[in-house]
Amino acid sequence: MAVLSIPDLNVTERDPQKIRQFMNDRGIFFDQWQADVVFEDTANQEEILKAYESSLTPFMHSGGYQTADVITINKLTENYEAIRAKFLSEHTHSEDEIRFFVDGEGLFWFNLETEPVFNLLCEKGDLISVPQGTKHWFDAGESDPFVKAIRIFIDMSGWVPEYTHSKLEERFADFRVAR
Ligand code: KMT
Ligand code: NI
Repeated sequence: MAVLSIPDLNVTERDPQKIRQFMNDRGIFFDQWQADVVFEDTANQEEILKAYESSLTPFMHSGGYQTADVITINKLTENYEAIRAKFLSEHTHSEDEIRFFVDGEGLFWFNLETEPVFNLLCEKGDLISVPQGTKHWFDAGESDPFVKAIRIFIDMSGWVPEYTHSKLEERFADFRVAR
């Protein structure tokens, strides 16, 4: 279940309804799908997409999304440092960034510029759509990363990050979600 935090205001919110409202008020789509399928570490992309077909297909049709794939990051991931760095600098994309967490977790950070930076810890079952052009960054953690997420695209080329070079993420480097 997702956790919303606003570090500068010392806010932590765990109520799914309130999180959904908070996100939707800001034009960020957030939903939770049933996610009770357990995958082996070796599960391949086809297997994972197939398991969520009944949720994915209608969602993709209604949004005009064309392709989906799976991103897996775990302790076996080579070059994790480089992968982490790619997501960790504030950036935007020219299309919505849609991720459905089938397992693991990661922190999506949002800089809407008109209000304090907030983040959403996404976990199994959480679906997030970062609107195109929204400044954001993502962190799966310094060590022991674990992310298994379906990525949904209109056109994969829309994912290319445009970095803002603000270094805003550095100000929040020590943040930990209140457990
Ligand atoms: C991005 O662009 O921030 C990402 O793709 C995040 C990693 S996928 C959970
Ligand atoms: Ni991104």
